[in-house]
Amino acid sequence: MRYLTAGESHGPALVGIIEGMPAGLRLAKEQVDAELARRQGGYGRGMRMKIERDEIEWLAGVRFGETIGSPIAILIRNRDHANWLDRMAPEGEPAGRPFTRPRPGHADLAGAQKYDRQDARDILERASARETAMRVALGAIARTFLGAFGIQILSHVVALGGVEALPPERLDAGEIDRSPVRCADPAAAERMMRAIDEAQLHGDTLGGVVEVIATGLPVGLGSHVQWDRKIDGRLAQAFMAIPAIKGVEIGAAFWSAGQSGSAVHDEILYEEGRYARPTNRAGGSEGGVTNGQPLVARAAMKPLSSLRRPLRSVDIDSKEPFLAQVERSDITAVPAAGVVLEAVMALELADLFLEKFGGDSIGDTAAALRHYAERLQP
Ligand code: EPS
Repeated sequence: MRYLTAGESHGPALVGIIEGMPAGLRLAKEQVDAELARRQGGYGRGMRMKIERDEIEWLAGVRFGETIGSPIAILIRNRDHANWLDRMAPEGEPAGRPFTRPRPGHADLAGAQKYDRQDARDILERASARETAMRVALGAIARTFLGAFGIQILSHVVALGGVEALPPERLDAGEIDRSPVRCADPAAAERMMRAIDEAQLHGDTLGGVVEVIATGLPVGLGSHVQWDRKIDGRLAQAFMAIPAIKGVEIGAAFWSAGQSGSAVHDEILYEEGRYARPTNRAGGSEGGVTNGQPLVARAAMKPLSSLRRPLRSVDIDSKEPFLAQVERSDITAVPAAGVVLEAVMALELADLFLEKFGGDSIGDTAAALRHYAERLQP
């Protein structure tokens, strides 16, 4: 399975292609659109999300609500494009000043140097987190596929703007989505929202940490035999490729780095005819392979680099010192990042699931899984 996206933030549309989904998977536009709506939410988002109402159009690969095995192509229109025709038209001459005062922390400067662009808009339009809408749409397809085999994915914000949530006793996906910051600790959520208000007042931005959990996974996704097949590495790549994500942790990695081995590793028991673990500090992955425990990963998001009160920068034409150019943006996108992280985790897991069980049709995939589950029986 593989996927690609195209599209600039204020261009006409985002386009996505996913190839390798088995035939016979039921898909509904409403289900994909519901994921897109989840990504658009979250306390601390800016004006843009009031303009957009993301929804997909099927372009290929789905017939009468069912995949047919061919590449699936989808489109999400950018409503805001209508306001940017003078600056984002595919042909003609651009109007207005070019973007020449790069924002520290953004792709603006390094991208303009690398691609020989005088207008950093050529870089920032594609570097924009707008693109993650398409990853969420493609992830919704992967998620539907995984759901057919009992695999669920959820996420929750564990820290935002320096406010940390208490470890939750239970996680309810509906309740988390009802929290304006997608946090399972209501008291911490209140403090996070006040921190966002404060940052807005000062023209500043905030980052945070999101935990993503997949349950219902079979043992054996990923592989120990080659570096690029290890599930930890696959997740880290997918997570770190989301704008502003700068760190990844599988299980209790950073805590365990300071502990003795005997305090860290999850002991193996055999209860009622199956292997069991009293703890899950490994986060569901051993040797690069899922071990049947919930897969738990965390991602650290830096504060967004578009600041209303900008940092020092240099004009790329004159080389004179200037403050960075101010672009409309969000104060924080940590709650939305959780939805994107779920989507890219779904895409990686669907790919590894298909690698393990194969199948040009859903029936073939299910048969291979049944055979495998029987083999693992005592
Ligand atoms: C973004 C800047 C803002 C965000 C955008 C990401 O957009 P605009 O420049 O139009 O105000 O809203 O995120 C989205 C559009 C989205 O769909 O998530 C940036 O510079 O990365």
